[in-house]
Amino acid sequence: MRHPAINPSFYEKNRQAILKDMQLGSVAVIAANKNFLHNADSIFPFMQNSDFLYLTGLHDDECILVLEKNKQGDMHAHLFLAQLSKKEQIWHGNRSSFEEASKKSGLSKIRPIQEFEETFHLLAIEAKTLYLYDHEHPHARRYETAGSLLLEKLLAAYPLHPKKRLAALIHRKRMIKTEEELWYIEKAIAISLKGLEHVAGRLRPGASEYALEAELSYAYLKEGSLGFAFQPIIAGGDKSCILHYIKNWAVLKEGSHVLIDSGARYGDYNADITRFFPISASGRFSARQKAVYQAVLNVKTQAESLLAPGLSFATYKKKCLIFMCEQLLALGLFKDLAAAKKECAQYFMHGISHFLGIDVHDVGSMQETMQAGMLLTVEPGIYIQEEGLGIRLEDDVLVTATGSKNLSASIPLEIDAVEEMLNK
Ligand SMILES: [Mn+2]
Repeated sequence: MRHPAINPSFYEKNRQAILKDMQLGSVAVIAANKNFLHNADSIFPFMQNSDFLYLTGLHDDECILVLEKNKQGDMHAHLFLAQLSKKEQIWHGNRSSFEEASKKSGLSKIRPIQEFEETFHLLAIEAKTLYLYDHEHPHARRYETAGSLLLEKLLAAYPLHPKKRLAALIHRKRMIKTEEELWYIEKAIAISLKGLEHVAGRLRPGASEYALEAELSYAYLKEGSLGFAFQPIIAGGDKSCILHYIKNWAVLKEGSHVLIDSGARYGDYNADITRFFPISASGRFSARQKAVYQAVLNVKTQAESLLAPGLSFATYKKKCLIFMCEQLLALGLFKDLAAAKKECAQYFMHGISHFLGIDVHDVGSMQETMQAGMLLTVEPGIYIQEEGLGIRLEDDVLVTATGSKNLSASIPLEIDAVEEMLNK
């Protein structure tokens, strides 16, 4: 077994929490993702709908979950699951059997997908409110999914029912991580550390970004990870100023540097870590690299020290920008603080934090104040285009009852520790 399955009681708890928030006399429905064709007869690697995963733990396509809360407050969950034909099974194996699906998800009412329409209709006719699912993410683009097709169909079939947003209910829960989830995330972080340690010994002039990607992948997979949480950014030299550089095809030069933004995926959870390394035969930072690195590190330390329940994200972001401006000024990049505040985005142009979880850019609202159990990246960066020098440092930090805990604190960060890692 590559990794232990989450106990089905986790999914049962998640369903109960959603049912509890639903109105009396309502029905909610959410579909699994479908497979996507990319070319000819090849399909993209399957990624489950994260919200569906959160409620079921199932990695099957072609299934639908229905949550029912009747007028008396009785609550039921129904799963509709497709099976492949004998002929299809020869090529692909089967989807989860009803028994396997029940064991993984803790669901007891499982029926063939063909029964969905009729069963749902009977429940909908009795219900006052329908909770329908749409893919809601601040950075999402609209495209056709099993979910979007089902949504269109149900909106047309039940035009007179009041509708509510199921995703909004689920995202409020996913924003707060449970112990089960943190166990997987800490595992993903531990594997990411092994990956970086493995790669650190190979960071020398002449090494290629793609070979480092291969080494990182090797270390992740060998440890039982599902591989990269996202396409890794292995950006040498001036590529470090390209925020989402994923080509990874250049060769590292003496006196240069490399920025590695990567994380392992373990079970259904992710790590997201960024580190920066000098590339030189001596395995040491240059004076300029040191100065800019320390400036980024100072912002990171200051940002992390703010994290605590009750802090608003707006205040957090505003304060972090001031920390950044002070560092940019100290580096001599601006003539005064007013100029730094006005043009800060010239050197730091992305967000300082995002939620992390089942998705790398996980769901959650930054209009809320911080709460214990939120998991955030803290990732300031300074990108000096004219010098071809981009430095970002990123850790995964949990907001706790008393402040915060850096879950990736074991990954070398201070300049001395990074040089030691390179010279091991
Ligand atoms: Mn990140």
